Amino acid sequence: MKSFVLLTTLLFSGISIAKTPAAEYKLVITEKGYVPDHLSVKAGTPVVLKITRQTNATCAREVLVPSQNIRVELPLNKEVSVKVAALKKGEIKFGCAMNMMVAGVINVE
Ligand SMILES: [Cu+2]
Repeated sequence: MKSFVLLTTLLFSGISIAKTPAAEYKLVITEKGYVPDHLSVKAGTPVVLKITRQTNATCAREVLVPSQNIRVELPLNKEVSVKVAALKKGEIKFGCAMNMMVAGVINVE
């Protein structure tokens, strides 16, 4: 009986995790950098960044999220979905490889 309760608990917790919808954000990269360059999300919500690089004039040909070990190439004029796991409270930086010259911040609240 105890194992049945445990199994049921696991099933329900699994379902509730799967149901947490990801917060999707569309971003573009122009000659001025990321637009927008600040995002606010709630802690515990998975995040998907949908990034379209619209210029060849900057070095932002890939996006890094260093604290999440994410590095994704950004082809010109093609939307790329960058999946970021649910985050803890704080500031998460994302941007280019060169010390994040072209960069933005996710504020996790
Ligand atoms: Cu750079």
